[in-house]
Amino acid sequence: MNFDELFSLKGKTALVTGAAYGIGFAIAEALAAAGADIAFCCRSKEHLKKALDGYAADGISARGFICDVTDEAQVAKMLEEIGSVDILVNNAGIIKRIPMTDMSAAEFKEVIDTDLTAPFIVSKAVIPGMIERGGGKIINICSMMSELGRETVSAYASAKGGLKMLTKNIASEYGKYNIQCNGIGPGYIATPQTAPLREPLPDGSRHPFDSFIISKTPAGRWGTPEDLYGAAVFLASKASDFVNGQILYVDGGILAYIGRQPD
Ligand code: NAP
Ligand code: GCO
Repeated sequence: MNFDELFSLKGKTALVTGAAYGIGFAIAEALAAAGADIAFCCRSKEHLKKALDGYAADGISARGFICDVTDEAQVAKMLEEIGSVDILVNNAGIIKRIPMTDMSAAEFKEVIDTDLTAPFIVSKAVIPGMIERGGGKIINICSMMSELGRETVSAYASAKGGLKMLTKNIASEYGKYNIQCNGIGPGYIATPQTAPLREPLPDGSRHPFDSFIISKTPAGRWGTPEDLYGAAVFLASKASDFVNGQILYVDGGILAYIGRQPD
């Protein structure tokens, strides 16, 4: 057994959607460190430029594209420019924290379009090429909300629960072509998406949600994007060739824990 070969991504092209910063950026760093060539996309030109500078500072020559993954035509154009994709990470995502009865159907749909329909759009576009080349890896970035609900995140939880099932369905439908489709379910990770939940209150005290998450997490802390390095490389590499349709929760133990008893 050659350990390096098991995890090596040399000669592979990885597309990470929404990898200008946050979790996507860290996953792209990890895949690059394992040898993959990186392509990524985001919507904003400013984010794209900053990200390219960030990758260059890491010594990674990533190819960056402006592409809104909810738009099939933009996705097709980007994929034409990239060429073949061996590893797809459906990471781009948004959240809207609005009580369900105050949320408009348009707001609900925008979250579903980004967090569920876009992974469908990008996956269906890369799968035929993967079949032609004898296989591929698809990693969908799921969530605690693939399993749990909470106030204000009805659209997000619906999308991430759906993404878990899209993952299992891609595995079921295309596993025979040596395509492995798995999910990573990050716990609460410190990124711009969760920044409003960690902002200190005007009196300088800790945001109640911040304290709540720390008490709910056996690890006793928020995760960092770097906590996802290992799971991403595993699910992108040969090491996971017989793992299909699974969601690997990287959550510091949240889903295993009933919660702290009252003092
Ligand atoms: P983030 O900090 O908000 O970053 C989101 C990234 O996606 C940015 O690069 C953004 O760039 C891009 N993006 C958003 N919509 C896009 C679209 N339609 N097309 C292309 N790119 C798009 O989010 P994050 O916290 O890193 O989260 C990344 C993924 O992990 C999301 O799917 C999120 O739901 C999931 N997740 C996050 C956490 C957490 O605690 N942070 C936990 C579990 C799961 P532009 O704005 O330039 O497009
Ligand atoms: C929220 C958060 C979460 C996280 C993450 C948890 O408001 O509850 O934003 O949904 O981002 O997806 O895994």
